[in-house]
Amino acid sequence: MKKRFYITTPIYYPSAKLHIGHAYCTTLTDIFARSKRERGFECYFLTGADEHGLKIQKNAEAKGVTPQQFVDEIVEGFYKLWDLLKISNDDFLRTTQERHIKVVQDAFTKMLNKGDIYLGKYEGWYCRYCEAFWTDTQVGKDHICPDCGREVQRAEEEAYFFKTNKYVSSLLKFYEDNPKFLIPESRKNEMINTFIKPGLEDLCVSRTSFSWGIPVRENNKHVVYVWLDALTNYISALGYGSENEEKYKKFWESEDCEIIHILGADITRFHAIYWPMFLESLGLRKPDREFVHGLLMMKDSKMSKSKGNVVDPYPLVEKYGVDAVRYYLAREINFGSDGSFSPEQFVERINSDLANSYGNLLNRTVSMINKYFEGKIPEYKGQVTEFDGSLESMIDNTIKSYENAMDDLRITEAITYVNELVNRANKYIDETTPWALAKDESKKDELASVMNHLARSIYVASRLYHPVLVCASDKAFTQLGLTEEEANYVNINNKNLLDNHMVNKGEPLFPRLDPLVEVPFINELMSGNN
Ligand code: ME8
Repeated sequence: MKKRFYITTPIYYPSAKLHIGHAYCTTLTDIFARSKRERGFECYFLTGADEHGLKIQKNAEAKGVTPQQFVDEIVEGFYKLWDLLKISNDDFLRTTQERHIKVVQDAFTKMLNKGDIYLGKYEGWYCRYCEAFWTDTQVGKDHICPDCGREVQRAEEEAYFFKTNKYVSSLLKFYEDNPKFLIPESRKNEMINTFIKPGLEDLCVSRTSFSWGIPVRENNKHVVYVWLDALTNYISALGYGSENEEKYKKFWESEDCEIIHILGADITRFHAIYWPMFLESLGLRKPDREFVHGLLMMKDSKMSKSKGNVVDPYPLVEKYGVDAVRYYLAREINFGSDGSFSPEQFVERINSDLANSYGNLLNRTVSMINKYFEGKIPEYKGQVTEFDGSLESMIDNTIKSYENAMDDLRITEAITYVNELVNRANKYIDETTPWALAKDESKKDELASVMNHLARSIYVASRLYHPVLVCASDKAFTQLGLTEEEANYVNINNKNLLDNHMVNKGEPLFPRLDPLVEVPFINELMSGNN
C-alpha cells in the first residue's frame, strides 16, 4: 500500500496582512505536497488562521469592528494570496470554526479531568492601558509596555496551567527514540539546552484579562490561551473527536501516514515541547517530523508585521508571475537556514536560472527540431553520439538524487539537481554541435539522437521543476507536444516518451528582466511607497 502524508503549515495570525515570510513557509510546504502527489502518494495539506487572542481583539477595537469582522476581512486576503501563489492546500482551518472550538474544549476537559491542568495564579507585568500581561523580557529592565510604551505594574490573575514537568522525561525519551523528529538537528539541542535543562515552568493555558478566545467550559470567566487553542488545529481539522473521524483515522492515527509539521524557527518551542506533551496527555500519537525553516530577514532584522518592514508578496507575484516568486523563495534561501530577500538576487536568479538556462534550452531545442525535423521529435534509437550515454546517466542520477532530497525536505538541494541537469543539457548542445551535424547528411542519425535527448532532458527537468514552476512546466510540456496524461510522472523513466511528438513553438517561458529597471522597482515596493 502506498504511504500517505499529512503536511501542515503554522496557522498564521490574521492580525495584519501576510508578508513574504508567510508566503515562504506556505510555498515550500506546497512544493513538498505537490512533489509527493505528483509521484503518486496521497498527501493531505493543511493551512489556516489562528484567530483568537488579545492582539486581534485590540486591533478590532481600534478599527471599530468586532473581532470576527476584523479576522473575516484579513482571512479573505489569506485566501487571495494562496490562490495567487497556487497553493494546493486541501483544507483551511480557522480557529473560530465550530469544528475547532469543540475539539479545544473537549481537550481542555480531558486534561483537566486527568489532573494535567490545574487552577492557579498567573503573575506578570500588567499594562492597565492595554489590559495586557507581559513577560520580563518583553518589558525589559525599564518595565515599559512593548505596545504603548507606558510603565507596567506587577499583577496577578487566576489562570489554568498545564503540568509540563509531568511530561519532561517522556519528551526527552521521545527525542532520543526519534532522532529525525526535529530537523535541523541543531534545533533539538537548542530545545534541550535553552528550555528544558534550565527547568520548564508550567504553561499558562487560560486567561481572564480578555474575552476573544474559546471559553473554558468549566469556568467561563476564562478563555483558552492561544497555544493550546492554536496547536489543536492540527487534529481538529481532521475531525478528531467528531462524528466523522474518517480523515483523522487516515491521516493521524494510521501508521501508514507520515505526519509532518513545517514551521518557522520562532515557534519551535511550542511545537517541539508543548505539542508532544499535549498529545501525550490526550493519549494521541505524536508527529513524525517537524521541519524548522529559517526566517527571512530585512536589513539585518527579522521581517515582521509589528516592525512594519515587510515585503508584500502580492505586487511581486502580479509583476513577475507566480513561478518566478516560488522559484526564488525555494532556490535562493536554503530551506532550513535563515535568509534575506534581495531585489538584486531576485532579478539575477530569474535571469540566470530561468531565462538563460531553462527557458533558453527549451527555446533552442524547439527551434532546432522545427528547423531540422519539421517539428517532429525523432525517435529514441539508443546511444548514438559519444555524448548520449553520459547525458542519459545524468538524467537517471538527477531523478534519484532529486527524489531523495525532496523526501528529506532538502528542497533547495533538490532544485539544484534539476538546474545541473539543465546546465548539462545546454553543454551537450555545445558538445554535439547540431548545426555542424546538420550540414553533413551522413550525420542525420546523430542529429536525430541529439534532438531526442534534448527533448527528453527538458521533459525530465520540467517534470521535476513542476512542483515549483507550476505554470511554466506545463507550458514546456505543451511546447514538447505532450498531453497532460503523457507528461505524468509515471513516464519519467520512459525513454521513448517523446518519439514522434510534434513540437509547438511558444513564447519564451521567462523573458529576461532588466536589472536597471526591475531592482529600483522592487526597492520601491519594499519601501512601502507602492
Ligand atoms: O506564530 N521569515 O503565527 P504568525 C520566514 N499563529 N517565515 C516567517 C517570517 C519570516 N520573517 N515571519 C513569519 C504564529 N513567518 C501562530 C502559529 S501554529 C499552531 C500557530 C512564518 O502569523 C513562519 O513559518 O506569527 C513562522 O513560524 C510563522 O510564519 C508565524 O506566523
